[in-house]
This record gives sequence, structure tokens and C-alpha cells, in this order.
Amino acid sequence: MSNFPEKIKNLQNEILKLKEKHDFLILAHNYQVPEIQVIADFCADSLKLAEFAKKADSANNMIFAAVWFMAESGAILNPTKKVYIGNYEAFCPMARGAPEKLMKKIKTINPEIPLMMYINTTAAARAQADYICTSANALKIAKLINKPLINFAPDKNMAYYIQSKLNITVNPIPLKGCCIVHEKFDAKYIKNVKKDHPKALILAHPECRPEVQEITDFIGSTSQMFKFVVDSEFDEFIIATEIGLLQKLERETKNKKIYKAHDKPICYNMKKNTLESIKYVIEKQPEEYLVTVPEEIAEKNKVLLNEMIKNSQ
Ligand code: CIZ
Ligand code: SF4
Repeated sequence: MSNFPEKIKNLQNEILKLKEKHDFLILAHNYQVPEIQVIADFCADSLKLAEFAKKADSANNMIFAAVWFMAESGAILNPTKKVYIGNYEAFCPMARGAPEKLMKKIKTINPEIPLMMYINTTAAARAQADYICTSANALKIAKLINKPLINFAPDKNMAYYIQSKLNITVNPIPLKGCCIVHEKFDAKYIKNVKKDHPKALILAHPECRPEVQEITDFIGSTSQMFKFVVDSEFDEFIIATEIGLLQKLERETKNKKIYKAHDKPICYNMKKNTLESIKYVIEKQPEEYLVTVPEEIAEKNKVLLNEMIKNSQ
């Protein structure tokens, strides 16, 4: 914590004290700002956060510095704990591409085609899915489904990723669903960065467009990209994902050079979590930040989440 300004360090210390006093664990996504990442009990991608939350038993409360669906997974998997979100406005906009009504309609029209849903959706919509996945296990789950045709909601780029790697047909539902942050990366910009750093490997998230996926050396979730860089014998990397992961890599891999693949790779929804909002939630535990899921929806999601975690091993 030593490189942060005094004001930030003071806030971090206050949060660490409040966390003990009020019996909280802090779970942060890799897209959080560095000052949040370093005070978290655990910082990772959504799959690892869900696995951690499921087993967490060292405190009675958890706060997710992340977006809603990640906190919902924690609440569903570990219902004896109280789960809070660091800012109740932190919502992944990709979920709007897969409303519950549309998912019901798809299942009614094509009951025989497996419906695989990305976890970046609402719990109510996800309850309609046959299978769910994160960016870390999309290929594993699709392989297990073992069908030549699947419907996938709501990220068209992730659908392309599965289709191109497994050589099956993956229908994107809706046709243009995507992540507003990853959609902005483009191959031309990345090729220019590569011209300046010819030895760098190119890594991208599967939410990036096909033209970006096609020029990569590795595609994976943030935790998978992190591991790839740490384990690699290479020293330079161009990384097409949100800035929080690049900052984590810069902090934790001292001898590696990390280059941005876009001028401003920032997810403003993730960034709605701040030290101030986290301090406020831990101290006051306001109702509107408490994450609850209606019982019937939670039950269906629990089955899907547990199946997904089991199939990711
Ligand atoms: O699954 C996640 O955590 C997301 C949304 C991104 C990533 O790869 O960490
Ligand atoms: Fe959602 Fe994209 Fe932000 Fe991830 S980076 S939380 S998919 S908007």
C-alpha cells in the first residue's frame, strides 16, 4: 500500500479496521482500481470469485467490489452469509442484451437447441438457461454440451470465440450483444502498438471482436491472462482488456512490460465501486446494497452455478 497518496492510505486503513469490526471479507474483481485490489481478501475473475465466495467461512459478511451479477453468484452460492455490493449502481450493461422475456421466448421457439448463457446477465434471465459459463470456462462448457448447434446469449464476440475454437455453430442471441468496453479494441491500433514493441505477445479477452481475436497469441479471462503472463518466458505483452488487469500485472510482475491495446480501456460500471463507497457499505450496511435473489430464481441459479464450477475443474 506504500505507493498511494496519504489520503488513500488513510482510507484503506479505515476500511481494513471496519472490515474486522463488522466481520467482512472484501472480494474484488480484476477490473477494480489498484487501491481497492490491494486491500481485498481476494482479487480475481468472476469464476474464481464465485469459487472463493462459495467456500468463504472466515466472516459473516462479504462485500463485492465488482458488478451485480458477481455479487449475486456469491449470495446464491453461500446463502448463510450477508452479501453486499460496493455500489448498487455497478451493473454490467451487457445483461440488457439478454432480458428474461427474450430468453423465455428463445427456449419456447427452440426447445431442442441448448441455451448457453454468459454469466454477465441477470439471475432471472439466467434461470432460463440450460448451461452458464464465464469467460474462463466457455470452451470447456460448450465442449461438454457436445452439440453441433447451440444458442449463446448475450455476447456475439464470445459466441464467435466458441464457434471458431470448437468448429461448431453458435447462434449469437441477440445478434449484436456485446461488451461496450471490449468492443472498442481494434486490430489496427493493436498492430501499431506491436510495431513499436515487436517482441510483445498479444493477449485479448474473448469479449473482443473477431478481428482482434484473430491476431492474438492468447485469449482468456483476466485471471487466465494474468497466469499466462506470470508463467511466460516472454517479457512484453500487449493486453486487450480493462486497465485494472494491466495495473495488477504491472504491480505484481516487476520485470515484465505491459502495453495497453486501446487509449482508454476503462469499464466505468466496475469503477462505480470506490474506497468511499466500500467504506460506507461496510460501516452502515444499507439495505439497498444487500444482494438478495428471489428463492425460486436462486434455486435454479444455484444448480447452474454448481454445475458450471464442477465442470470447470
Ligand atoms: O468473468 C469475468 O470476471 C469477466 C467479466 C471478465 C474477466 O475475464 O475477468
Ligand atoms: Fe460488463 Fe464489459 Fe464492464 Fe465486463 S468490462 S463488467 S462485460 S461492461
